[in-house]
Amino acid sequence: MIEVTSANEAIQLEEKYGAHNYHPLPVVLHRGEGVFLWDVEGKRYYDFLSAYSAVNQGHCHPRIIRALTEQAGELTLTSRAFYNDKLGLAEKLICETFGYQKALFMNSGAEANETAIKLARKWGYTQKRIPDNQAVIVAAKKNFHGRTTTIISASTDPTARAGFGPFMPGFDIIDYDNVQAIEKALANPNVCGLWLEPIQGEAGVYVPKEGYLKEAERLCRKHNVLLMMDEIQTGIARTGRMLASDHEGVRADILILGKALSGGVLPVSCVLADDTIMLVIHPGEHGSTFGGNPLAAAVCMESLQVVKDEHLAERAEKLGIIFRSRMNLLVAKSERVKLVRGKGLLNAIVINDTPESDTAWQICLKFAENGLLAKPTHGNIIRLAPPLVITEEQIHECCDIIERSILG
Ligand code: IF1
Repeated sequence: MIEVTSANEAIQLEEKYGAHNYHPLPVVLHRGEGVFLWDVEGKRYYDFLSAYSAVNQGHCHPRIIRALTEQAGELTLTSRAFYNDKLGLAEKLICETFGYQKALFMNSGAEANETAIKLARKWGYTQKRIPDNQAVIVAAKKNFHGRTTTIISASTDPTARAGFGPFMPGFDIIDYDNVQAIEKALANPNVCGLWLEPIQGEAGVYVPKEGYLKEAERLCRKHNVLLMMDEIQTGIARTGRMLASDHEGVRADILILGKALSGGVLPVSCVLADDTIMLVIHPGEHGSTFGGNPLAAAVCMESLQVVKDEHLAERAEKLGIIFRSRMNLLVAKSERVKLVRGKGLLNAIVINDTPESDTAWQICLKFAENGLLAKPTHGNIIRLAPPLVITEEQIHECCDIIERSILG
């Protein structure tokens, strides 16, 4: 295998040969295990990003890696031109886990959201009888659903959009966490779907008021609109329940999953719905070369099983309470931290400074120096989301690091 000789060489290579679509922290990672990452010099870090919640099960979980390597030695990809002996098993497990009749596997989160959009529109035309090409999907301000040209058409983030037009029509963008705005938008008879994140991740782990999602669900039923819930970041135990929607007993009509569905091993995403919705799509109308491949199916099944067997939702719930109470002590002690918010182990601290300042970036550099990795979002917000396999003792140790980095 070709290897780099230094961290600097790795950084220089990415700078010279890679597109400049990211601005990473200057850390070069080489190995991961559970809650830990190691850089090329052997320095160990606690991972408080978890690849944006894709590694809820921890890095290189032995059971998931075993499922991967065993399946990789048997069969990896057949395309959907044929049946394979793993896909149906994965579909059954995911349908039973989340309580839906049908599953449609894709790869990236963006593709799953694209799938949800197509499903909602086709349902709108064939079931709700919306006139051709008039279907509207209602989305929320400050959403993040991915980076395809259609998805960014519903974005309100100038960085995600500028220079990438023309945009896809058919979206109505309303305020998040505002029930009246939903009521008003859904009165339009051409609306086929309401597309929400149960907690807005990119917006800075913005948790809506209690009851908002339940009201959203009620208004969807009332107006015959599909509730499309993007649980790509919040799902798979991250917020202390299998789904963030479970906190309010909300059941989406179209459930969108990704990230931790594979424990961070492969891109695996999935859309779940009941027959009346899923069966509006017929053979040839949607698909993907890699979607539902046997390698992804085997990895997905093991990843879900690990979440259940290791009670990761319960861990996230319990440890999240401890984490936020420690962070609230820090808020009381330090002028630099304005507040902490989140659910389960999806949390963020807001730094007492403008989004334009580089204070949060400097704090993250300090975290890294002290052995913890996290990244700012929207300038002055730092997302803190460790793998859910973290122990209570480790959470306290990490709170000590965070405290020391901010106070010191
Ligand atoms: C990047 C953010 C997080 C997502 C939700 C769909 C997708 C994502 C709710 C698309 C992806 C990622 C992508 C990552 C940054 C990251 C992110 F800050 F941009 F918003 F996690 F908070 N729905 N989120 O959060 O999934 O197509 O990427 O598989 O670098 O763009 P994908």
